[in-house]
Amino acid sequence: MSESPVSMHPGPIQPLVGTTLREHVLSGMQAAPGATGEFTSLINHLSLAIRIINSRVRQAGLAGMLGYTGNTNVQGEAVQKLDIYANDVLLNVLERSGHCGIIASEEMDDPVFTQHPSKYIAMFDPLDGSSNIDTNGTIGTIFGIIRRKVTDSKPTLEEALRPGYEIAAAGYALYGPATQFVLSTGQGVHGFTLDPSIGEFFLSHPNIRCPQKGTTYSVNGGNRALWSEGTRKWAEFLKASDKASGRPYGSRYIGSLVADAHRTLLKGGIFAYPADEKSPKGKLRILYEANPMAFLFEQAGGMAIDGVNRILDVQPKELHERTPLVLGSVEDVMTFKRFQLGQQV
Ligand code: P6P
Repeated sequence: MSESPVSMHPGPIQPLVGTTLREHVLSGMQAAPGATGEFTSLINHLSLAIRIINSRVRQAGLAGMLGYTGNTNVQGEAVQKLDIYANDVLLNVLERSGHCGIIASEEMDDPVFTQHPSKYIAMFDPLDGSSNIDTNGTIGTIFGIIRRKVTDSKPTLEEALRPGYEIAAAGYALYGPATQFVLSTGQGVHGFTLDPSIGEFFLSHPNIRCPQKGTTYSVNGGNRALWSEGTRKWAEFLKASDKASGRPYGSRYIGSLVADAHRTLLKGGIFAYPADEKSPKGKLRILYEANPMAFLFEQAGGMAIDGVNRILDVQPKELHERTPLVLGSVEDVMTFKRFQLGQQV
């Protein structure tokens, strides 16, 4: 008589299937006091929206989705077809989730106030780096989630104007050679990679830590003539040769925040979009670009400032308010700050 398969098993069951995004978030939330499952459901809805956007991004060239709509957004930027598609997918999926009382987007002049007595505020840049779409460059989606202080009152714009230290969760999707989802719910930063054959995100980068110091800097050198003296001196310092301090740093700049930030998060170094004469308040937006990225970098042991002050402490006054943004390794960001303050480096 043949042995039953179970009695023949050699020992503990070895993991055959990785941890999915859903399992990871659920395990984290189970530890959260008073967890109701709504937060987990919201993250899973975000994952669904990102997988839908990913599918369209991957076929954009064939589906006639490249190119511009001919319109400009509230930022005055030419809007690509995929920006609008990504915005509409996120809006549709998040509204349907019933968890978001307020939904704000780079592509919408005003927030959408849903009819649900919902717990959360979602804000996002639906397709960051869209100027790279037509050249098949890496682009992404950036989002931040904040808990509403009251859930049974009519949502207001003022509710969305919250400092980044109140963020409950933030993350980004990266539509690159692989599709990745990087997320923090306040318990560290974790990266997931999409298996397109089954449409599931699997944990691939547990507990991402930003190195204390890096070897690259990421800034648009074409703006050099517009920079402050401190920023110019900082860039010259990094380009000077000094073996002991690991200089010169390598220069890396894709022109897509998600791609430049992701590299800096994993490898260390510094990303800067500083204030300049053309953009005295910087180019990037506080609520749905700078704050989510700053939250992630701090959760990973990195640092995020506006050149001098901590990004997460900034009190936004307008929905689409801009800020200078400097992200990266603590030592490298502190060097940038010293140059801004005219201190000895
Ligand atoms: P520049 C993309 O348009 C974006 O909003 C960010 O993703 C990116 O970091 C920045 O602008 C690039 O701006 O002026 O260097 O092209």
